Amino acid sequence: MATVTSSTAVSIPSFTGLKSTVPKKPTTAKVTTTISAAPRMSIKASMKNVGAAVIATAAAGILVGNAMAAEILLGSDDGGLAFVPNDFTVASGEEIVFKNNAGFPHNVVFDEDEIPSGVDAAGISMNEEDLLNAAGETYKVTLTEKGTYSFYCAPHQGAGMVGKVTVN
Ligand SMILES: [Cu+2]
Repeated sequence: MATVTSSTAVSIPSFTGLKSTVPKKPTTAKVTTTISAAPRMSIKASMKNVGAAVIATAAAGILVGNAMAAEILLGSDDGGLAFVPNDFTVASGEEIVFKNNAGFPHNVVFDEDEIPSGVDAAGISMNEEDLLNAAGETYKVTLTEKGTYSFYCAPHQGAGMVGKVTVN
């Protein structure tokens, strides 16, 4: 009698212990399965939701970073007087961020003779006299009219600091 009781008492907790680590145990009591599976599923479900939310946020961040802005450096890393890159393409409505990098002061002036007709050069350009003097300063512009635009840096146009952007 004593032997039977103790073996029963031992076997129940050992099954329960197994179940919590090994989910696929086919021959255990149905009642135990229902009780232990319910809380486990709800935890899994809530973790899944959190994971999905985090992934969605990250994806949105990537989209904003890649699709909504083009970054053009003013001055190459070795101090060269150039736009880097100096010939690029953006989508209509995509923001272009010109960022002071080296060899400044620089600015960004669109050539009124080399932009799509109907676009106001002054409206998309910096003033010829305005300059970006410090590293990291930016000039942002968004072009919506499709076509090819030429631009230059007023202080360094003679040194070849010119660029071209195609909007499509
Ligand atoms: Cu310049």
